[in-house]
Amino acid sequence: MNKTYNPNKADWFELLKRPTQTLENIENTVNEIFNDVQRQGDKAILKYTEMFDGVKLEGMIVSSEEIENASNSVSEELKQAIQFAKQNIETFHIAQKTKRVSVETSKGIDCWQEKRPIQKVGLYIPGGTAPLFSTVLMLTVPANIAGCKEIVLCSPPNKEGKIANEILYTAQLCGVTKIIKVGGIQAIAGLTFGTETLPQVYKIFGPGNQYVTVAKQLATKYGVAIDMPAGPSELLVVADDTANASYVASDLLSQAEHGADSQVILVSTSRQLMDAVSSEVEKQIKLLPRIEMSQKAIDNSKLIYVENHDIALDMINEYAPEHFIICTENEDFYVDNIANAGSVFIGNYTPESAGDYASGTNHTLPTNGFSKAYSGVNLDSFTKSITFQKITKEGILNIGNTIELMAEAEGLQAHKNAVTLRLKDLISEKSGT
Ligand code: HSO
Ligand code: ZN
Repeated sequence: MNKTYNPNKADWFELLKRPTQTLENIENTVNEIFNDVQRQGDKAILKYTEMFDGVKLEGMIVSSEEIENASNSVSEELKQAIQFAKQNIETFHIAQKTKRVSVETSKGIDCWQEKRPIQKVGLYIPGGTAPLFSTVLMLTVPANIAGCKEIVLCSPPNKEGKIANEILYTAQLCGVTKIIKVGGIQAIAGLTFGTETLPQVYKIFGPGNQYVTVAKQLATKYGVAIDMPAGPSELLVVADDTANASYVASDLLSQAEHGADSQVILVSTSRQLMDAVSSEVEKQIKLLPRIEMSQKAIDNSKLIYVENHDIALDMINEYAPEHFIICTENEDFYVDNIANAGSVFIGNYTPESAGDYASGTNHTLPTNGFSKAYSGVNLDSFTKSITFQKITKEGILNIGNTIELMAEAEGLQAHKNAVTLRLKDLISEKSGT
């Protein structure tokens, strides 16, 4: 693996750059498909499904028979595992519920804030080399707890026109309203405009390739919200002599196997550990079925030696990893001071895989440095806050003059009038005229 020792701060930017991945003309393609789906609905969607997924579909909705068949072909053991994971994810996301915030800001003026579910949400689950049914759990569980009315799941069909059994089983277990065989740009376009089969939704969630990511960004131009701009997976591990090199190597590889464009980084205050991790990675990677993909990701990845923990922390906050594993003696230093990360894993016995599947936290997280400003998916991602207020006669008498003065100063007479009329009535009511 690529090793760097004590890099200058001026070189951090270059060193920590994510593997670049620019596809030319991607925006034109996305625009074209959006226009087509907007004009032609299902007809356009079926055309693109044939073109990109290589399958001619009669209908896109997954039938209850298909779901039953899928469910029958998932082993009992795996079903139990999925249910256990679901329980932990539920427990963690239910705990995120907050109470209504209510306060009397001044006498007679009540203001409160309440969360309400986003009524219609679209969840995108990629197909591809490893259909990630765990993502179904991560999106449907909080959507249900939030109380979203319509939960639509889209996933691309394979060449036989099917969605992976595990995805279908998990989707029905989690109470998805509608499962639709559609993927790629056309799925996002369908959820944006609505077609004969696809409902128009208010927010789209879930990972996807670059095409899906650009499509989600275009959806926002049409007023549909998205969870976050997604990119290839990343992991940064900070480790010192107290870390276990083979555990660290296994964590780096767990993330590297997602794809050739994944990036994994080790920041260490120990040269010995760095060397040990490097040889462990070489050893362990040979045994992985996804060795080719993992090797490409490892080639893009870095082992960085730094002199002390302050420098390490600074560098980690600059990189803003999606996943951050801490295997150091002074773990509290990192826990207390980490400013930018999607999800943090602490200690030698907390592999990232735990959060990917079953501990309870969400694995839909900001990549590509977006953890500087974005949160991962959580219960609030599926809700909106609405504010309410009720002002009594006493309240408007209290605040009225303030509003009048401010409205007058902004040159907005009608705003002022809305108060003045009421105040006049109240004053005459008081004096009994
Ligand atoms: N690490 C991935 C999520 C995942 N891993 C699903 C396995 N399955 C992105 O956070
Ligand atoms: Zn993963």
